[in-house]
Amino acid sequence: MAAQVGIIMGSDSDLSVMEAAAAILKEFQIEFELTVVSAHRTPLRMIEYATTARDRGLKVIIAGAGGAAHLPGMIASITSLPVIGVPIKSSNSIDGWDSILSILQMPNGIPVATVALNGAKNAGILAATILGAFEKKIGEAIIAYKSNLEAEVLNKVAKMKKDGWMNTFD
Ligand code: RP5
Repeated sequence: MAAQVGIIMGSDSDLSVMEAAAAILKEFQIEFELTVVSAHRTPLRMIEYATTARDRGLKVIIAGAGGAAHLPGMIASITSLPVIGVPIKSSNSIDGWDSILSILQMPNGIPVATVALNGAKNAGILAATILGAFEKKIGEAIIAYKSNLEAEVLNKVAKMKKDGWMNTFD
């Protein structure tokens, strides 16, 4: 089956963060592709990636970058697909805020759905949620994922109570 989600990043040094998006998409059994596209070092490749994305069957693009993180915004400026931006605390990032603000503070008209610093897992979940709005099987997988999160928390609540911590709530 063709990739539905495109995961791109400014450098292979971003992979250790971005592979969390790939891992959760695998868990949801969603096909994806993953490669390096640099806004600054390969601007023509970036334009080609964005202009061909929809025709290649992609539905959502996840773009991660650090420092002067222009990749998600530039991809969003070209494609009509939704773009999820992952700010990365990279070697050239001052403290992460540079990456966050470069991706978050887009001008009116060109939105990028920005997740937390290094939040690639949430980017993958958000991409799956977007697809799940239209595809029943994926939507059901998201519902199951969330109820599993709830069950995990309730197990921890029960354990804390069993360990003797005062709880008059449940
Ligand atoms: C950004 O510069 C990349 O997204 C990466 O986060 C950062 C550092 O890249 P390298 O110098 O490690 O290739 O464009």
